[in-house]
Amino acid sequence: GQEKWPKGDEKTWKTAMRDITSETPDITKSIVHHVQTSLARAPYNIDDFGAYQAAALSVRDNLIVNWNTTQIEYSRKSQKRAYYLSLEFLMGRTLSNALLNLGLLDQYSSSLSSLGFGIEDILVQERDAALGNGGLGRLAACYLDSSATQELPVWGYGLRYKYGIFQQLIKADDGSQLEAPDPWLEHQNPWELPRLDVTYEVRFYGSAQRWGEGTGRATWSGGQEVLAIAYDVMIPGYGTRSTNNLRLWESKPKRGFDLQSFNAGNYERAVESSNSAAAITSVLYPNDHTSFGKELRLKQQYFWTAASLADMLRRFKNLEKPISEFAEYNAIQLNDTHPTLAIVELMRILVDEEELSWDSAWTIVTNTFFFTNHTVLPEALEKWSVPLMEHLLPRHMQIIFDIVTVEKRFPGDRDRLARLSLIEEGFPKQVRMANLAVVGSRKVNGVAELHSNLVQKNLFPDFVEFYGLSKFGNVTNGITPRRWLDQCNPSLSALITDTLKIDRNVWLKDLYKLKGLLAHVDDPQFQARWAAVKHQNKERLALFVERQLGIKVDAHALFDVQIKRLHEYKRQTLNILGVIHRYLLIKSLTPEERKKVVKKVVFFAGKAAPGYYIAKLTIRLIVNVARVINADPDTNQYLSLFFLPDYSVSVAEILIPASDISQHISTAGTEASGTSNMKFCLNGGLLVGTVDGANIEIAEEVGDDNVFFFGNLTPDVEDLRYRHTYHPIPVEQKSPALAHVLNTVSSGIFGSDGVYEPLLNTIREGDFYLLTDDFDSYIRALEMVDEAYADRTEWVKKSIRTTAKMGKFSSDRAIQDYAQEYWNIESVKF
Ligand code: 9GP
Repeated sequence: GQEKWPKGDEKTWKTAMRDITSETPDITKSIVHHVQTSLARAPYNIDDFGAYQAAALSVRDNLIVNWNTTQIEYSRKSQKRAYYLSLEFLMGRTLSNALLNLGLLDQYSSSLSSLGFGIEDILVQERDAALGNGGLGRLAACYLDSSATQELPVWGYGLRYKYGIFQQLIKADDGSQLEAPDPWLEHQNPWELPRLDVTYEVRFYGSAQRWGEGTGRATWSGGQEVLAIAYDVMIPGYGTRSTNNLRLWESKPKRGFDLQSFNAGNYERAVESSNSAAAITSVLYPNDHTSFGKELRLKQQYFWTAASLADMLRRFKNLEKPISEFAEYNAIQLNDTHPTLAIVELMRILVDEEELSWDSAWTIVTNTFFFTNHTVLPEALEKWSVPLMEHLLPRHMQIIFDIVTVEKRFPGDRDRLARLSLIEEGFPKQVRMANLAVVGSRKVNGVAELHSNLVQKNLFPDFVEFYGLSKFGNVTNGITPRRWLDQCNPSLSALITDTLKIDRNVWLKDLYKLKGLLAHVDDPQFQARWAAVKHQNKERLALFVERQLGIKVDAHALFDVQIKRLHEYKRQTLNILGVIHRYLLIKSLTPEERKKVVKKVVFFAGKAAPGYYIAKLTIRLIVNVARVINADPDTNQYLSLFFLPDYSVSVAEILIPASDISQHISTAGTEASGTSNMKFCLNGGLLVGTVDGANIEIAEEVGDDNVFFFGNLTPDVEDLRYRHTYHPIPVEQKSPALAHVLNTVSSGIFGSDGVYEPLLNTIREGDFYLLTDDFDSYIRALEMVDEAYADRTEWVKKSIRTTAKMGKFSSDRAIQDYAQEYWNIESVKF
């Protein structure tokens, strides 16, 4: 409807209001204004960090205006909305991305320059928002970018952790990983808007009393109540005013103190309870792919889902529609099992508070939720002990048991029922969150073709049989080309625009347009420019490494990169053992022979979960191998090795554009998708990989001749593992080359005292991740890389062809899949 102006004269309001489509405010003035007012600093007293803050506040003014307009439009149009519930949003830096999306990069750059600051120096002042562990959190960030860009009414919901992912330090003496906290909010965060008026009370503990015979209703009371406060992060779309919201919750004690304890004279207990409330959102759990069953983690999950649902419900109620239509206006995407409690919480609200019948409530719930699985690793599948749930969330445990009772109507034998059940028998009994997510969702998807098939065949076969295949689908992951090409590789973006002769705005929103590059593959001039961009990016990385580690890097060498969380299944160990193999080989050559070797620089980066012993040992091995190799004058012009500490989104933005090859070498069937593989290929780096996850679909797009595949295939893994257990063959017999490498490590040249034996023994005994089976073919794949790299023209062509065929992997495509096939939402244009 028509807005009414609350006070005064409409014309006065309208002329005073800013509309950034028609008018870009004077940027220089606005920056200086923030220096003087928001920062309360004198102009002569401003350093790079101050200039960053002022510029950020000035950009934020633009975002807020757009954000407001967008949200008003969403309310006015009353269309269906989608909500992305994710415990992790790995956003990285915002300033450069916001400037790019707003189309204001050049203006800010020249304003800052007229004030005496270089934009490059200003951008690096920003601290990464690192509220995520890896792929899962970064995927959520890419999806927010794509949703806003496509003007889709999608909000993210997450937690405002006081400490993001830990800072990784490498100990100078022994090369091992140390963790330090990441107090990223130390300085004022210009990208968030505290919404002190948007708060909800979230209950824990207490007791649940059933009432209303046969209705399934209950009243939950007592216990601890915690306050959730909203902080809004603006998510600008690219080339549109559409600006979405990421709402992050912070926990606070309900009334500063527990008054009851305070009045009873127990001051200490009162403070304790206020501490425990604030602790809920204090820290991001630094594990991916493992679930530890910690009470605080369960508290985080409930706190976040309860606040988010209360917020959605309040918004829905403003529409004045009957509650029975909830699912027609709301779709909720569960990013992994972490938000599964939302299913139970919505049941609680509908049954206990809205007083709907159990069946009507269940119909709404199972039409509202969608569930994405991101891994088939069993240790990642969340289970919560029944006694813990009963204690912390007594009402939710009742509801889960009621769902189980309904489940018993499923046909099938006892074994099948046991597999389908939400409750796993044992001491204690456990709630299987993945089963709950499947039962309570309308659709379940994996994140790449192969993975989605494994989800159906291995993870949930009984559910597939029961519900039918139509409940299960695939949405292959994607990445935003704005951050992962235009922003991190501006030279390549400019070359592409120049070559395609279409506006950058067009191809960045329709990535299939990159195919147009194929027409230029054979043009020597274009090839030369392409190669020059790659070289320039390699120089940039070389400079970065020199500043970080004090070692010079030869940018003319082949750059080989593996950057991801340290995990046995991702097999960084295979890579480092391959590096040692290469080192020993070069060492055995005569100086004359060495001259024929392809020069190579290997880069690793990634964090290990603080309690993951083998992963930390792998880091230590890499660091110490690097020390030996880089100091060896016989070989160091041919091979050098770097472990870059404290991997982050911002570090990835420097590494990815500089790679000639990148490694995605998980044991077949273990990496659900991978997304950095897409980023490297989009930037013209070639892929060395196993036939796993999205590698497969990348190869389908770019063609087999442009990737280097090796290793055993998924269907063979089970059998190979069986043989390792029951018919083991010594490494010496299976791969003499690998045995030689393992023995060299054991011999102590990278550190004595047998420190690496536990790591080596995972390979010698059991070898669950099949290094002994894949080592030789891995080495062959790397030899093929060397051969291919020797023909530089052909290499550049491969690189161009790879970028040209990456259209499918835009997160815009992925979000369209979700919007159409799952959420059924439409763009809101204004
Ligand atoms: O391990 C997967 C990774 O392959 C995938 O690309 C990413 C996004 O879908 O999710 C990761 N999974 C997790 O982090 C935990 O399930």
